[in-house]
Amino acid sequence: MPTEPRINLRRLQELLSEINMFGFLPETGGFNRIGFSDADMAVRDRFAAIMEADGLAVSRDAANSLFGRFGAEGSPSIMVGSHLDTVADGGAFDGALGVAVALECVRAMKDAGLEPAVPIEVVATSEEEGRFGGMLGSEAIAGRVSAEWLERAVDADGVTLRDAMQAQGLDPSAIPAAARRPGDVVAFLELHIEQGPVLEQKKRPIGLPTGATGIINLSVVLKGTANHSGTTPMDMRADAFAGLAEIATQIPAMIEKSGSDIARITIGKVELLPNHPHTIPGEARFSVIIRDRSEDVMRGLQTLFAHVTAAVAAAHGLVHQIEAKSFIAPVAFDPQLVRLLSEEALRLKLPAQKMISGAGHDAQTMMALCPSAMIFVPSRNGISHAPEEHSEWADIEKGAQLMLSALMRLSAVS
Ligand code: HGY
Ligand code: MN
Ligand code: MN
Repeated sequence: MPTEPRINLRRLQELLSEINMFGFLPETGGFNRIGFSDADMAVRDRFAAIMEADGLAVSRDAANSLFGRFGAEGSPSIMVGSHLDTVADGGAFDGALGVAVALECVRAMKDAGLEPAVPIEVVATSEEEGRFGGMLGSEAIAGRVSAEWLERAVDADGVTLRDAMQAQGLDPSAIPAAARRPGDVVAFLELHIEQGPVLEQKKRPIGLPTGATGIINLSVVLKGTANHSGTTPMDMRADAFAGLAEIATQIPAMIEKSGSDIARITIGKVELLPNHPHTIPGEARFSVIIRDRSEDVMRGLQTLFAHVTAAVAAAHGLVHQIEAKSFIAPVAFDPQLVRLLSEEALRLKLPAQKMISGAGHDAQTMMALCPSAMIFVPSRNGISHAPEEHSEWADIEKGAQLMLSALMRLSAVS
């Protein structure tokens, strides 16, 4: 094994800061680089220029995922990276850290004068956060995006994927053809913040997910009667918010009845119409995200949620509609890759915690194309998808060094 190159932590911190110059929200301290927003497009242009300056062969696919190739063209590669988009008021580490670590690993190899026998592609995927449902970037790479889904994809504000992409000069109909062929990619590795409390509670600097929970993304509409809040007796209302509230209060019972210890049901976005203090809400539109490690449990919760919604809607005189926007299957990551990461963690004397990821990740959709696995670093107070998201650089350095070791072993550098 050639001399072990080291992660340059300051350079990594500077790279993450450069990425986070895009979409910063001074009013909250968070970041908004939602898929295909101007900030998302701008950060990709900047990151492409950075990789070009590093001497990588840079390309983009039709979903606007970025690739920076280190090593020979035309042969199967190892992909390493994560996503550059964020949720609407997200943190500084979700996705961006994995992209920065991937490039830092390549930089450390180049510093050491190493060449990979198996080329390495640094990947910055597009639209992982599911603004339109799913994980468009990695699903496009894995060839899992259908023309039918592309046509109906719409975000929670009614903006279609087609319009959002065309506004940025992109053509969604080119996405299905952008898929990588089986065999093009030999492995996909992703470093990511845990986004939960497990590693902090167990005081472990490294997490090695053996699998990730799946995600069912539903859009629900309850339609009642907008009416005067003063003249309409309480027993003569078709109040869409009252229906939503009753459904929401039954979520714990649904989990109790048909869920598991890792099952989650979340109503994260709600829109009331006409949303005026003196008018009974005639309409409630809301998102429902169902997660579990078992597809059967997820489907069972989806069925139960539909039954409860129908019963509550009937009791409140509401018409209800449930649309399934996307489904991401729970996965087990590649055992050989997880074992390799575990061996490298042992060799580097890094205590690593095997676990299941409660969050969805590109690595899980990439399992449809190639063996994939992840490295987690702890999240302070388990917080993510919020400006308070934070990870300690001492932990990040350990995770990045583990990623570098794994890449060196997989790409047979010399
Ligand atoms: O929502 C998720 O699980 C991930 O952050 N996209
Ligand atoms: Mn993420
Ligand atoms: Mn996320």
